[in-house]
Amino acid sequence: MPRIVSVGAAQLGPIALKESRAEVVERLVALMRQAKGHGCDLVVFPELALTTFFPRWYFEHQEEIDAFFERQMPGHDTRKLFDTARELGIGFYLGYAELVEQEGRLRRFNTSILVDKAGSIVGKYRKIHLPGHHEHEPWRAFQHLEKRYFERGDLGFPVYRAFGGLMGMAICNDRRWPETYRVMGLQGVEMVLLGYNTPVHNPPAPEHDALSNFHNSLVMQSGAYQNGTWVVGVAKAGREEGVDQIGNSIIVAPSGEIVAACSTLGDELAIARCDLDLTRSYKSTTFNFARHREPDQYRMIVER
Ligand code: ING
Repeated sequence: MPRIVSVGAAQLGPIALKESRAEVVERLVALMRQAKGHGCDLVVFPELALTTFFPRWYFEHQEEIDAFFERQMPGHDTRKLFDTARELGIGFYLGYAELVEQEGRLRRFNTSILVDKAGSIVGKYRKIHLPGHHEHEPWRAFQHLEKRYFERGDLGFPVYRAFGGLMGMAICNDRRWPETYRVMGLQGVEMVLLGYNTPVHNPPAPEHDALSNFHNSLVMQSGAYQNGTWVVGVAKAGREEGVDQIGNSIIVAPSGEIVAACSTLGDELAIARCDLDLTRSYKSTTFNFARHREPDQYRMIVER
């Protein structure tokens, strides 16, 4: 019996600064219902999918920043996502800003969760590769203050048994680093889920702007192929508070082929029936890590 996971890449268009959590949740629920109508088992939402991408601004006061964070998950406005998951029998990946008291102090993470068809949280990930800068840099057309607003994730790159296979999570910039996929690949991951907010313009390297979509698919296609895993990458797209963000949400097979893609910059579902057993031929031959990898030759990767 093939292990098919029918996945909906649930791309979001812009979320305005003034848009409430309740209004955003309505958009997410609409995409969940649409996905269910197409027989999806799982929908993948973007990174920080409940609010506008607030690291684009410098905020003086912590309480302004904390307004973008969730203190509970599910909380008052997000409970509807979990209720809908249970009502429809569909799971979801959700990116959000997590504020939690841990070891006696407040911690802030760029977080994603994996929720199953019963509406239970089966996995959590906290973003490890935080791009951008820590201090206000007024020279930039817009800021990218993830290093200021979030701590580095402290959960590693875990892989969870769910939806009939081994599921992993990443967030945005993580997808650009081969180590992200390899650490999960070494745990046998069969599907990596990730959301992103990627401005077209990268202030320190404007010469890369024209290649934003190419780099987006390049890193996910290579991560998929080199680890024999499915990769689902989902954008918060469009012109959000004056900043153009790429769309290009895609579902990538273990072969590295793109099997589904969004073609707009708005709320859009791209769907694929993903056979998890397509990972086998790569994991057992070309990328049979036990047979072909030479880790004693790779020490520089972790020692530098
Ligand atoms: N955004 C961007 C990303 O990695 C970035 C930051 C853009 C890095 C362009 C390099 C080039 O897609 C987030 N949120 O990580």
